[in-house]
Formats: sequence, structure tokens, C-alpha cells
Amino acid sequence: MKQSWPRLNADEAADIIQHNDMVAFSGFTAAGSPKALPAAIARRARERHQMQQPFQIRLLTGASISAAADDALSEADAVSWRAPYQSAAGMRQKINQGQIKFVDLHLSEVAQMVNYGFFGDIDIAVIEASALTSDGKIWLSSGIGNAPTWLRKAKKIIIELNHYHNPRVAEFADIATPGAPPYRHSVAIFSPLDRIGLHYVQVEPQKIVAVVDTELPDAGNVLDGAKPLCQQIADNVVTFLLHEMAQGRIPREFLPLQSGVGNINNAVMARLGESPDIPAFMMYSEVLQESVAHLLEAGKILGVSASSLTVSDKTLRNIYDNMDFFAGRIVLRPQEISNNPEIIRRLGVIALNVGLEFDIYGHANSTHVAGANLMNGIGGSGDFERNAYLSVFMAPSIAKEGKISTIVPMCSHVDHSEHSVKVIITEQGIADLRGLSPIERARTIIDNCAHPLYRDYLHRYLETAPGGHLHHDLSRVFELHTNLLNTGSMLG
Ligand code: 0RQ
Repeated sequence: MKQSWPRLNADEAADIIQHNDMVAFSGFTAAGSPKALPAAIARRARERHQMQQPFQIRLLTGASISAAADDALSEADAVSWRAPYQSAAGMRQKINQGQIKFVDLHLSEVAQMVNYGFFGDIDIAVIEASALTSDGKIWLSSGIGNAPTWLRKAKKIIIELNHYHNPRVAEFADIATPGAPPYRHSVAIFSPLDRIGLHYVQVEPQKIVAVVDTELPDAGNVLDGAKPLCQQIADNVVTFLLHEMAQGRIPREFLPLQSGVGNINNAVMARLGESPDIPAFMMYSEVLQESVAHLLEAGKILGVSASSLTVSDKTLRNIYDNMDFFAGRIVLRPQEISNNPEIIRRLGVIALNVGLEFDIYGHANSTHVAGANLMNGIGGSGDFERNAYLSVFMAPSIAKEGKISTIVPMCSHVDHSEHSVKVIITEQGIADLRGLSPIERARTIIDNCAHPLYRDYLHRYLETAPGGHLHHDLSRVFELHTNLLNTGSMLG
């Protein structure tokens, strides 16, 4: 059946959305996420609230969306429930004030959870597309995320047809869906650029209730620039990886890398690119970040599997202007495949992620400051670090001008356990935890990674705390955190 859909503006399309609807946005980071509907939904919420009517949506996304979109929605009190990840200051504040319920999830699991109805039905999917046809073929844009699942499961679909994107962006997409347990077959990806799916998603055309034309950039990946501390951490990561190669624990052709987002990860990728002793390598990651695009062009990175092009506008334009070069070197996948544990383990991915704090035994906190306040969420860090060949965590040894040590006796919240964290790297040095007993791990982390300001305290804690296999003094274990809360500084 051929269809022609209502071409609506964003406000008209937002009128389709009802109070308490479960709304699912396309994209992964700002890349590929809707640009016009978030602000229109916020306006609708404000109007309804002025009329003393309730209006809040429940919002599912791939990962973060643009901070502008999340903040517009949170400022308008337009969201009651949010999953699985966010990174916007306003949204974060409302979550921490208890006004928005937030569910922090491993990104690879979300599609399966929705397929099995863990969160109920999806009422409306709002999907950015670069093209669509009347028989229901939808070509996505710079981020895939969970869009294929949203399109399949949603009762209604609103398409944002974004003319900003080069229609050839869809050449990056490899849309495939793993089968459902217990009949799931292996996902046949044996090299990062292997393709197993289609460039488009097929939907039931009658589910599309509106098409909204836009011409808007992704707008959202602005990095602060490389701080000196980031460079020192990056140097230590390169030193570690070169040592592993020299020891024969990383093969000469190297292993695929995963790299999280942010300044540290960007600096690490750039440094790896500059190192003549690191061979050209592949990435099996979730985001393709700024420095990675440049390294692809330079030939240092041979190919990238990811779920989004999380790059600046200028870099995205450059990719679009050189599609013949990039099309064969980038594959964008649904996040249940970009972050798939089976493939990460098979390919021997080296995972490089940043955490907020680490304890002396190697547990890592990526998400909650002083055990209470959400920062962003676990994102894809757990998908990769639990299954990686080598899980490397990075952080500066101190935060807030030294008032906070990122190495503490016990993490105030645990996202990654000592059983999977293999290596911790700060600007101070490298703690290689493989094969070490807990007490050896503690000494190594304190000596190699903690800031000199905090080393004596941490050593004293370790040597005076009672214990057996681990040493812990439960009456003092959070003394640093308590000092921070009481005095503004961990050392009191
Ligand atoms: O605060 O911005 O006010 O200065 O936290 O820290 O050092 O700039 O590092 O931007 O890479 O963020 C873990 C949050 C690090 C991030 C986290 C303060 C610090 C600063 C930011 P300011 P940095 P980053 C791929 C993988 C989980 C998700 C993930 C993250 C701010 O990397 O969200 O890995 N990771 N995803 O001052 C209090 C501490 C602190 C602290 C740092 N111990 N206590 N504040 N800060 N340590 C992405 C996806 O999944 C899509």
C-alpha cells in the first residue's frame, strides 16, 4: 500500500503526543536525534501546564541527545521518566532533585528490554531520517542508536526528515537485528567493518502519522580542547599499549579499540594517532569522535564500527564531502550490535573509558558523585569493559583543584567491579592490576595512580584497616567523602 503522509510543522506534530505517552527518540548522542520535536514538545507542555492540564512524556533515547533538547524538555517539566542515558546539566539537576525518574541502563540491553516489554509499549517514535519512501523504507542519518527497534515497536511514528544530511549518509548504516532468545544465532561480525544488514529500516507505512521537514545540524559535540592533564593521561595510555605490544600481549596488527566520549578520550585517540610505533588500527566502538575522523583521513585508523558520528559540524561536512573515501571505512550500527558483548569478546576489543572515582581495590564509579548525585549514566562503558580483552579506565588523579581524590578507599557507588577493571591510568601513572592480589592492587593503585597529596592517607588507611583478604575499616571507609560533604575538601 502506497502512502502519502501529512507534512506537519513541529508544533502540529507535537500535538499528536499525549500526556504520559512513552516517546522514543532516534539517534545516539546528538547525532541522528530529533532536532525540532523536543522544543515543540516542551512548548506543548508549557501550554498545557498554563491551562492547569498535566502533560509529561516518558522518554527513551539511544544514549544522550543534545543538551539543548534535554534541557528544553526538563525546563518545561515535560518529562516524568527518562532512560537510558543523559548528559545535560538541566536534565541532571531535575533527576538529582527527584523530579524526573531516571533509569540508568547498559546501552546494549535497551532494545532487547523494550522488545520484551520491560517498560511497556512505545506510543510514539520520533525518528530523524535522511530519506524515506512511500512504501515505508526509512534511511536514518548520523546516529542509529535504537531507532530500528523504536520503528518496529512504536504504535505511531513521527519522522523528522532532515535535509541537512547528505542522503549518502545512509551508506554507513548496517541495520540488523539479533534474533530473540532462546533462538538467537551468533551475530556474524568477525571484523569491525563486516556488514550483516541493510542500509534502511522497513516499517509498516500506515504507522507513520507525520513527516516534519527540517534542515538542522546535529549541534552538540564541542570539546574544551586538550587540557595538559589529558595529554599526560594520553601519553600514559600510549606507553602502556606500546609495552603490551612489546610483551606480545597485543598482536603486531593491534586490536580494535573502543573509546568513550570527552576530552580525555579525544586526547588519547589523537596521541595514539601521533605515535609512529602504534600500527594503523581498527575501532569497534560506540561513538566515532572528532579525532577519530581525522585519523581515518590520515590512514592511521583503517576503519570504524560505531553507532554515531559524534563529530563537529565542520567534520561532518567534511565526511559528507568525501563520501567516496569514508563510505568504505565507517559502519554505523544499532547500539545492540555496536555494543554487543558477543562481538566485543570475539574481536578482543581494548576498551578505554573514563571514570569518576576508583577504589584502592579496582572498583570503578562512573556515574554518581559522592554516591548520590548522578553525573551522566553508565552509558556503554559497562558493555565494553565487562567484555573487553583489556579494560582500561582513565581519570585525572584529582578533581576540583585537588579537593577531591579520584582514588579512594571504597567507591561511593560501583558501576564496574574489580573483576573486570584490568588497568587504571591517571596522569600520575599506570596501575596494571592483572594477576595481583587485592593488597598488591591497592599498593599499585596508590603508588602509581593516586595524587601525591593523597598517597600517605591512602597508604595509612590500607596499613591500619583490619581485615583478611581485603583490608577495610568500615567506620572510616568513607572518611574522605564525609570530609568532602562537611568541609568541601576530602582532606578536611
Ligand atoms: O566537572 O566539568 O565541573 O569541571 O566531573 O570530568 O574529568 O572533565 O571528564 O568529561 O570525561 O567525564 C566519568 C563523567 C567523566 C564521563 C565521566 C568532575 C570533574 C568535571 C567531568 P566540571 P572530566 P569527562 C561512552 C562511554 C560514563 C559513561 C561512559 C562519563 C566533571 O566519562 O559520563 O563511560 N562516563 N560512556 O571535575 C566529583 C569526582 C569527580 C568529579 C571528576 N570523583 N567527584 N566530581 N569530576 N571526578 C559514551 C556513551 O556511552 C554514549
